[in-house]
Amino acid sequence: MIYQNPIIRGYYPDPSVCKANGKYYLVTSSSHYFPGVPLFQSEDLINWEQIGYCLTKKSQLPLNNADSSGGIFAPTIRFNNGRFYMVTTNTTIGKNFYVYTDDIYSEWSDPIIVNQGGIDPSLYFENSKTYFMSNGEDNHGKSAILQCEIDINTGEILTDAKAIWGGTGGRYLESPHLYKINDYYYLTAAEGGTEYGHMVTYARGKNIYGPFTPYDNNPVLTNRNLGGYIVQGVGHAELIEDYNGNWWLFHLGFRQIGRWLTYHHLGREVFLMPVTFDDNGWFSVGENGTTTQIVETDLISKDITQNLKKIYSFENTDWKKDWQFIREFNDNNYEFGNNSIKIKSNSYTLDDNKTIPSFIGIRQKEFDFDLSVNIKVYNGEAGVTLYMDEDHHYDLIIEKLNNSYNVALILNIGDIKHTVKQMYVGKSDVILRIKANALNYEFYCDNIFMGKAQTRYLSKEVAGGFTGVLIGLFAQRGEQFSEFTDFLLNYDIKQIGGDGYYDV
Ligand code: 6LW
Repeated sequence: MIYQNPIIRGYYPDPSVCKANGKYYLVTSSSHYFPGVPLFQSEDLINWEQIGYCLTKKSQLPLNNADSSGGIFAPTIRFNNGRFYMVTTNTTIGKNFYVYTDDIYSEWSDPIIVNQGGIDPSLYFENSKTYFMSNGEDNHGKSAILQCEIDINTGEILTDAKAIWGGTGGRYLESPHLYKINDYYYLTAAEGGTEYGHMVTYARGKNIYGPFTPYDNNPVLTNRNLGGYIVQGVGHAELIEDYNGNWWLFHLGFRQIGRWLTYHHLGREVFLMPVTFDDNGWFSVGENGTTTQIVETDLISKDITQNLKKIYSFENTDWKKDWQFIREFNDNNYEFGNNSIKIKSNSYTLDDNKTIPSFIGIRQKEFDFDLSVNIKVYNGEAGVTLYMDEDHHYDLIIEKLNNSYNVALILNIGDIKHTVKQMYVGKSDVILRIKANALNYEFYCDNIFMGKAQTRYLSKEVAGGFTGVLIGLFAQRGEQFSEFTDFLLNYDIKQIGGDGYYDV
């Protein structure tokens, strides 16, 4: 069968996967968005359905004053003795913690703190012992993966942390995971940083605390040498054996906006490549240690087809799964309908950092889309935004000013706030529309062209951080509800050439 990477599209970084109950479960990081840690399930590794979030209560996910791209970093999900565990870092409180559940379709526990530092924590279970690892430094201040034993019932650290591997010398050694395969312990990691130099490395050893011998051909996966290729930044991987005994590597990557345009605004997404073990027990990835957008494999039945969802509406999305809030969900500010939502403005605006604007967003999953939404404003302003962070967002708004109504396109790029066009409309409700491709967004009000803006100025390369663009609905100023109806988002999923290059 043939599938197209990424297999989970849009800002879903740092994937971790486990298998249980005949299914596969996957989690990703979620930064300062609420709820936290999106949770997916699949039966075929290719098609994934979001079943909720791991962190759905403020007691699990305090994001007060979290910076954009702060909050929740990389998670790990594991299944042991009938219980699911998800361990991660809340960088806003500077703590590693885990939650657990015995029913993955219901709520997870309150957080259990593990007082070991670093980020990208992972868990490994063996012989009724639990091992906790994260990135850090050895006794000489050199980057290393640190591992200790913990009491999984309390999070108490039972042994001193030991530096078990220092990687292969790449910067930013992170994302450790440990696996026991036949007679060896395999330790995977990310190096190079989560940008264009990203890579996956690994080593193996006979003892759980090492020594670990690095794979001769590290990095086992990287696209850093593929100039001009759409898929870049691959790294932060999770190795898994499927129910048919085949091995796979889930990992993050991103799609740059053009062959020679090294910008990405959709965020880091979930990619999948097949893994092969040689006769000596060393594994390699794909054809040549790179991630391709098109993957042809006989390891998955040709009866399975990849179903990439193209149309999103209020009616075919789930408020509790597909949509997220900035830092917190204040239920006084939202009224949900089947084909509508009312959003009440508060004193915060999209330009504020560390606050809780009245905003609900869904990830932009493809370069090319056509969006329309009907907005009725009663006071203040409301609109649709392409939101990267408080300093990088494009807003198409309708505002009530002195009993008249205007529509405006406002671009926020770093220190620049620019009104491209402001138009008197003389009514309180309009149909706002955005058309997008890899390079540009075009904005319309009732089919009147309001202007365009380049995607690159919402990219991670310009804005920094760890997120991706969310298509957001918001209300601000005015302290009153605005009404959004008939949200219709149509994606055009480009079929790229066999060489995987992407011409806009
Ligand atoms: C994640 C870490 C990383 O925890 O980014 O740059 C962090 N590398 O692996 C947030 O996604």
